Amino acid sequence: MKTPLRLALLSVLFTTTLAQAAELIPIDVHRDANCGCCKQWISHLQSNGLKVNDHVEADMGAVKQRLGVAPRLGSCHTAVIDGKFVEGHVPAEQVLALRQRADLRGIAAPGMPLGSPGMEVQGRSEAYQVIGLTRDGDDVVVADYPAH
Ligand SMILES: [Cu+2]
Repeated sequence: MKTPLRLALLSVLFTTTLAQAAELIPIDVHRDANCGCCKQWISHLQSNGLKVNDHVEADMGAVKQRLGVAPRLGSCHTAVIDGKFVEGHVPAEQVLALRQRADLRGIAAPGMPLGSPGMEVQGRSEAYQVIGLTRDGDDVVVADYPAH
C-alpha cells in the first residue's frame, strides 16, 4: 500500500473512533471479583452504548450501603450513573431512561431473575420488574418484563 492511502485510512479510522467515544455514556460498575453474571451484564451495557468503568470490590455490602441501595432491592453488582444507583441485572434501556428521572435515587432488578440481561439461561426465563426508589424512599414499578 502506498503511504498517502494508508495515511488517509488511518485518519478515517481515528476520526471514527473519536466520534464513537464522544457518544458513549459513562457508568461505574461495582462488582465482586468472582461474579460471572456481573461481567455478562457489563458486556450487555457495552453493546448498548455505555462506557463501563469496572470496579472490583472486596465488600459489596458496604458499597450498596454507601450508595443507598435498600436491602430489599439487593442483587449482585451495583452501578452508578449520573449519581443514581442501578442495582442488579437491569436492562440497558432502563439504565438510559433513568437519566431522565430526577425523582428517583436509583433503580433495581432485585434478586437474579433468569432471562434478564446477563442472566440468560437456555430455554429458561422468569417475569421480573424494575423497581425505582423515589427520593422519599418509596418503591415504584418502573417496568415489567414478562417471561419469554
Ligand atoms: Cu447477577
